[in-house]
Amino acid sequence: MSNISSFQAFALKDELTVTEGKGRFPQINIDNDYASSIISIYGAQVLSFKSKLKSESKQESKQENPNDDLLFVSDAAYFEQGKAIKGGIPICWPWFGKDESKPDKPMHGFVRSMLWELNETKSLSDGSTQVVLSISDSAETRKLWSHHFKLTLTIVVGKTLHLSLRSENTGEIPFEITQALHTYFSVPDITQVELKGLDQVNYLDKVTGAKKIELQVGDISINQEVDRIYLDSPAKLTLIDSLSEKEITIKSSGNKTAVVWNPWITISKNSGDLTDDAYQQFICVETANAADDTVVIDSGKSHTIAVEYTIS
Ligand code: TA6
Repeated sequence: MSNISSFQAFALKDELTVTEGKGRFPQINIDNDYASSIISIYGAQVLSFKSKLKSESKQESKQENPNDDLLFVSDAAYFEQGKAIKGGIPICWPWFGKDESKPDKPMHGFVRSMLWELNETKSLSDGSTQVVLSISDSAETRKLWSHHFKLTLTIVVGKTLHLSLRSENTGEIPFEITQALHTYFSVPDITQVELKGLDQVNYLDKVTGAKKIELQVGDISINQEVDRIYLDSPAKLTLIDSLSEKEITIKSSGNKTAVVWNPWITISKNSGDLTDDAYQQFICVETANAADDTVVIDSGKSHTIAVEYTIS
């Protein structure tokens, strides 16, 4: 896809390499004291985050469990130019979902299926590793969306995984976006997972397609297809996986919306980039600006959405 040698200047001794990954996409491999991680430069997509820290309550030492990934990537994912990679943390931008005013345009925008630029790699003083990637408008993007922009993703791999996505309007006129950090969390058994923090929060149900607002009562467990846009979601959500005794805290800013998705049986079977049983292995909990939570960015201004995942 691209000349891998052009990325070698970004390597950090004993901590970060850039290699050719699946589909010959360039990928960043991080290995520091706290975690290992893989980031695809295509889509600026974090594909893996494995913490080396064990919770003190489990009385375990600092040791990596190779199967213990925060993120799910489908075994049937496409690693093909022009297609989105199913899994990890896709960036949906500058629109979330299917834009009804642009029915012929790609679902979830276009930056998840383009090669980004690698701008910076850095060892931070606390031992974590920072990576900065960006994408700006080009003749190709302007065919799909006429605006001038710079989108910058800063990723910090350390005790936690932190992502911050800055949308900058480099043009002369304001533009409006919706967006999501569409995170696929890996779970050993979807029926053993509970998502806390959305009790009494209103949502739109994309499964029924109804425009009517529903009220979430209680915490969320998954035993059917779930595709919901939670409006006015709180800044902190907690995903509890009772099987692996793992708790993931999701702290976000710059957003009012959370999206929760699990495709369940039929969609898994009918999706070319999911295996039949994929629905058992992940839940998407997305930090978003979606539905009525649109963001208008004036010329020369920016908006930042951020999320931090803490595993305990
Ligand atoms: O965020 C949930 C959702 O919009 C679902 O409706 C589902 O289609 C999912 O995203 C995956 O979309 P994708 O285009 O990646 O297949």
